[in-house]
Amino acid sequence: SFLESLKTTIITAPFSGGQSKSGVEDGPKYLLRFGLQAQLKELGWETFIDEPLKGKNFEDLKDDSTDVFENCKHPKIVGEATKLIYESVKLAIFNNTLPLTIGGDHSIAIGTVAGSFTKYPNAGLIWVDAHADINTPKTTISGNLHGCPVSFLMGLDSEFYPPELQWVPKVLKPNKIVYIGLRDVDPMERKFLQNLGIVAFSMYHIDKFGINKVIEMALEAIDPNNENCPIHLSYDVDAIDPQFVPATGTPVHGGLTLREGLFIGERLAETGKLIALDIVECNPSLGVNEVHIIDTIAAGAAIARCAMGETVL
Ligand code: HAR
Ligand code: MN
Ligand code: MN
Ligand code: MN
Repeated sequence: SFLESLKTTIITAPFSGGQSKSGVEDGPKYLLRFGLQAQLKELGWETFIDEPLKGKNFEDLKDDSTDVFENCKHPKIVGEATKLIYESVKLAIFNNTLPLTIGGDHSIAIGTVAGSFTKYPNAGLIWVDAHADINTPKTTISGNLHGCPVSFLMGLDSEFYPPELQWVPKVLKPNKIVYIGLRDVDPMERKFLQNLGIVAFSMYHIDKFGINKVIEMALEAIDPNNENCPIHLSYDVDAIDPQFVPATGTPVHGGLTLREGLFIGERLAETGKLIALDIVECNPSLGVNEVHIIDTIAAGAAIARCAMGETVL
């Protein structure tokens, strides 16, 4: 294992500037209120909490209509927030703790992955999501930066980045990311995946091979020569079907069952290679009723626990 002992830093990332719906900034508060910290202690983890965005009011800054770059919305606040998260993840990981970053929208992964790969440049990234999040400022149709984190980390179309995001280290090579759960990919994103030869398992592959085989293939893809590469898991809860995880900003039908979603975490815990974990896109405001909110938050917490070693027996 890459950790000397079970220590984790829960990094709160209450940020919604990577997309337009408000409420996703309350994800961390709800996950903590649900008891996530105590649940991890119960699993034997010594827990620390870092709040890198404390005192910042990014919500109000979302009204700044000058914070645009071409079609991209809010590059200034995304750049500032992700830089703070990057510093927090680096600190957590260099202090020999596992950074568990709880979002917030998925733009925060710009900071988390940049941080973890700074310590572990040969790490592999497992991106569990309905979406590929590999648009560039040039290709994005929505202009939402939560649909772009992977491209910044790879440096795709880098001559065309907003100034506030030029700090992002280009740490990610196309053969070190693998996707699981895709079912809503834009045409230009699909081109990137094809042209760069990125290994991606859509829902089609999960139906065809089963989730266990898909994870084995994913692990093989990011570490083909068995070099004990560490793993960063970036988990967008919208990978799981909206019948189980309804309170999220861009739900897409036909997703993972809750069990398949948790199995990914359980299997990764079993590898002993996890060095960082993100849980993103829980948006309590989008629950139509209380049950939707509880289901979504409970699923987010369960993913974290499974990836951090919870087993039934
Ligand atoms: N591909 C679309 C876009 O770029 C949708 C992005 C997605 N939403 C997310 N990210 N939740 O995974 O706007
Ligand atoms: Mn806005
Ligand atoms: Mn995502
Ligand atoms: Mn998504």
